[in-house]
Amino acid sequence: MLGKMREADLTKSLSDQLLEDGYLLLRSVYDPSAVNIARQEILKRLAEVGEVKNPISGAIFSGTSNRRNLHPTAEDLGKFWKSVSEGPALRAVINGPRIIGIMDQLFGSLTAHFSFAWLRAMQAGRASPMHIDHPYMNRGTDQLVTCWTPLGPVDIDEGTLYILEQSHNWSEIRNQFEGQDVDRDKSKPGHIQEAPLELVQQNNSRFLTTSFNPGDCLIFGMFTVHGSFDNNSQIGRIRLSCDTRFQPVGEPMDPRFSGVNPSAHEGLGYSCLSAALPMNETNSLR
Ligand SMILES: O=C(O)CCC(=O)C(=O)O
Ligand SMILES: [Fe+2]
Repeated sequence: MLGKMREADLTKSLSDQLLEDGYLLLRSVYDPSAVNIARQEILKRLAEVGEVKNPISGAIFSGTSNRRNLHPTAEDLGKFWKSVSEGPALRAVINGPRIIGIMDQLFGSLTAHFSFAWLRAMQAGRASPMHIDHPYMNRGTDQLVTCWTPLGPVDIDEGTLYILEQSHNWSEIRNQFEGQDVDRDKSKPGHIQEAPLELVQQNNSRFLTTSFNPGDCLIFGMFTVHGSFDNNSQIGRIRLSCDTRFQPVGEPMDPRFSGVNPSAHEGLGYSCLSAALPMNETNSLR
């Protein structure tokens, strides 16, 4: 039930390949040393709140956290995570000219990005539930893509992202979620409730994934079913990654995720993210 993602061909139409596969796997898009600098920037901030063991470059979770003592309220935690998410070395990667160039090529026009970024520090035992992105961010243009950027190496057992093969063409998913807005339709969960294995079997699909190196990224559309595998690191290595969103310039942008103080979900800003919680409070799968 597991397949290997194929690498996109940069010399051919990226939009055709995205339509065909529902994703684009791109290797060495970013400068790997810039990714490593961003990684160290984030690890330093996590170490500042006591969440990373020394030497911090190992990215091993300490098992404890001072984050809530240092940043007691939800608002304080959100501010802390915003400051980490807006680190200059991180932004130089995720909003930098290399990925913008790829997006210009994909859209065939100049590209804009959400100011909001979904930075994730996933300790061993955690995963992201299976979902499509559409119900979370559909108040602007539908010409929107997600770019998932691992911030450092992510081996196959360290919580890689998976997509379900050909899921971008599944009408049941489209019918179920098109037009749903998680901030308006609070009674319905945004994620897919079916068991991933069952959904894969029903649709004769496969989990597609790969290991990632610094510099790689994965681009996909709003209806591609995806999630992350559990981070099964045997040494407690944190999986660091960031997801960002791009669209053609001049198209309407979802107002929740743009500007200097994006309101994000429920107006909570960065505190809407589970990553804004201390790492020792986010052990359960979510
Ligand atoms: O990194 C993860 O665990 C989830 C990422 C995701 O859902 C996305 O990039 O849209
Ligand atoms: Fe997602």
